[in-house]
Amino acid sequence: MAPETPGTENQALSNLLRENRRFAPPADLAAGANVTASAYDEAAADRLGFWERAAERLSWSKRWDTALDWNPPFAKWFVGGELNIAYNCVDRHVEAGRGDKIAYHWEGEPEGDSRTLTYSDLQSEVNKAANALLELGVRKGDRVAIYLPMIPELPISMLACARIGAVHSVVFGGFSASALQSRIEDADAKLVITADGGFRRGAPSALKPTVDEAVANTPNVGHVLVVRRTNQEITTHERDVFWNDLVERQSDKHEAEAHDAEHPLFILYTSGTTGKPKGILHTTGGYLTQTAWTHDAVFDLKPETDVYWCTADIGWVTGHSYIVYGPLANGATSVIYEGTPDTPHRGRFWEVVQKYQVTILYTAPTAIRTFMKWGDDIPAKFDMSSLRVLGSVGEPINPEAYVWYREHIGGNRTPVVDTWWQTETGAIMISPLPGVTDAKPGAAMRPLPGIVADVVDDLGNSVPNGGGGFLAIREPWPSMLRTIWGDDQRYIDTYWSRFEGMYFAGDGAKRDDDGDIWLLGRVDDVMLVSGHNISTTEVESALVSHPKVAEAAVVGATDPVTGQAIVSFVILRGDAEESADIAAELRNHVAKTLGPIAKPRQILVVPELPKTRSGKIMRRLLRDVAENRSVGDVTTLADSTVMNLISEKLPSAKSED
Ligand code: 6R9
Repeated sequence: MAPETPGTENQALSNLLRENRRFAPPADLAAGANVTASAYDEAAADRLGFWERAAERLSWSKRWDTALDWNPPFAKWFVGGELNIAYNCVDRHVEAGRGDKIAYHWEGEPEGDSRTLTYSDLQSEVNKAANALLELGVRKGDRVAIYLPMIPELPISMLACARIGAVHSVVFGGFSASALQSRIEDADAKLVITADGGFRRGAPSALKPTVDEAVANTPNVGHVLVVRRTNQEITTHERDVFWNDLVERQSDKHEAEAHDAEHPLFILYTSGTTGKPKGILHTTGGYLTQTAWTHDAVFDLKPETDVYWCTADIGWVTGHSYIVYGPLANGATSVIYEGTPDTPHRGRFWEVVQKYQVTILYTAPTAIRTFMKWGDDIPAKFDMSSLRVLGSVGEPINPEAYVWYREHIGGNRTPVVDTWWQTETGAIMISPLPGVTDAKPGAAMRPLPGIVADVVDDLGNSVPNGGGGFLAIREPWPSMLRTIWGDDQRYIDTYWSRFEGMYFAGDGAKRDDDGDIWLLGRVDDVMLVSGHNISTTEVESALVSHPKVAEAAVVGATDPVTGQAIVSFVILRGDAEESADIAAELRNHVAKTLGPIAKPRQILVVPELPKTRSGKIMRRLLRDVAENRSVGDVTTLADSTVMNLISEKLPSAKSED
C-alpha cells in the first residue's frame, strides 16, 4: 500500500463514504449499564490501574507484584500472580451458591437433541476430563490438539486442559487431514481429542477418519480420545481411547492447582492471507482479565437474567473468547448451537432465540447478509422480543446490514455493537459501549477504555479527523498474543516491524470528523485506482446500500489506464430480478454514493462468494478471476465448489465502457 506518487504519504486511504444515521443507547439500558462513560476517563488517567481493577474481578490464588513488564514487543501481564482458569470459569460460581445456574443450553442440529449443563454439571464434567487427561499421561505444559464438533465435550476439554495447565490447540472441525497434521506437528501435541463425527446440514459428517490420516504420520501422538456423537462406524487403532469408557469412570473431584499468570493457555492457528499458519499464543491472567471484562462491558451482561448466544464456532477465536472463557468467567448462561442456520429451515436461528429467550446475540456480518438475502419475512415469524443487545464481529459490517440487523432482528429497539478485534488481540479492542455510545451504522467507534488504538499514515503519524490509513495499537494490552508459537522472529516481523513501537494490525481504517473509527478491510486488499487508495469496504457498502444487492465483494484488477480498476462481484437479494441493465445501474449507484473515482469497471452477478470457514470473503481468489488467472489455493474455502460457480459466470466478465 505504499503511495505511488510522492506527496501522498498523508492520504494513505481515501475516505469516501458518508453516513449520517445515529442510534442513541436506549434510556433504560443507559441507566443501568455495567460500564459508564467514566471508565474512559479512569483508564486514560491510569491505564494499568484500570486493568488491575479488571483483573480483580477474577479469583487469584496469589496476587501479582507488577501489572505489566513491557520489553517491546514482549509483554508479561500481572507478573508473579497465580490463578486457575477452570476454577475461575466454573468452581468459584459453584462455591458462591450458583451451582444450579445454567452455564450452557446446548442445542444439537437434529431437532429435539438438546442438553443443559449447570455450573455444577460443568464442574464434575471438567474434573472427570482433567483426571482422564492425567491418566493418559498429559502433564502441565503439554500440548493437546482438539478436533471436535460443537458439542459440550469441546468446552469441557478446553477447560480440562486449562485446569491441569496443558496447552490446547483447537483445530476447526472443517479442516483437512493435512491441515490438522501440520498443526499437530507444529505444536508437538501428544494427545488428540476428537469425535466419530458431528451433524452438519442434516447429516452425520465424519471426523475420525481425518484424525486417523493425520496421526498416521505424527508418532508423538500417544493417544486419540474419541467422543461418540454420531455413532458412525469407525476404524479403531491401538492408540484410541473412548470418552465414554475413560472419562465416565473418573472421579468428579480434582483439586485445581494455580498456574502462573503467564502460563500458556492455548495456541490457535490463523492462516493469515498466505503461507504457513501462525500459532498464536495466549497466556493465562491477562487473557482471562480482558475477555471477562469486555464480555461484561460490551454486551452489558447481567448474569442473573441474560441468556447470551454467540453463534461462532468454538474452533475460532470468537468461540474461545466469547463462548468459553469470557462468558464462563462472568457466570453467564449461554446457548451453544451445533449446526448451520438453514438446517432444517432458514428460520432456525430465530427459533433458537425464541426457544431460549435469548437476550444478547453475537454473530457475523456474513450471516446477517445471508439473512437479508433470504428475506425479512423469515425472522418476522418468530418472537424475538427478548433480545436487548446485538453484536457483530469478523468483518466490517456494511451500514445497510447493520440497519437491517437492528430493525429486523432487534425490533428497532436494541443497540448493535460492532466489535473489532483479532485472534492476535485475544479480546475485543474497538467497540461502542451499548449504554454509553451513540452508535453509527458501520463504525466500530472508539477503542475500549484501556486500549490505545490509532489510525496512522504510511510513516506512522496519526491521521487527522477525516483521514484514512492503517490501524495500529500504541500500547500493550492484557490479552495480546505473546508470540507466534516457536517463532519469535516471525512475531516481531509480522506485527512489530511495520511501525516503530506499534502493533500493526494489517487493517485499513479511517477516523471520521468526530474522531470515530471505521474499519476498511485488510490492507492487502486495498485498491489503487488512478493514484487513490480505495478500500474494499467502502465500495462494498455502497453496493449493499442498493436495494437489489444482498452481498458484494470487490477487488482491484490490473488496468492499463488506471493502474488498478475495481471489479465487483454481487449477490442479489432473494426478491430482486437480474435485469439486463443491472450492471449499469449498480455502477452508477456507486459513482453517485462515493464519487466517480470509485465507479467499478465491471459488475458480475454471482450466486455465491468465496468465504473462509469463519465466513470472511477471500478476495485473493476473486482477484485471480478478475485478472484471468487460474484460481489459487482453495483449501481454506468453506465450500470448494463456489469458485466453479463463479468461473461459469466469466464469459460476462468483459469490461464495460
Ligand atoms: C475476531 C476475528 C481478524 C480480522 C481483522 C479484521 C476482521 C474482525 C471486525 C473486522 C471490521 C470488525 N474483523 N472484526 N473488520 N470490523 N468488527 O474475527 O478474528 O479471525 O483473527 O480475524 O477480521 O480484518 O483483522 P480473526
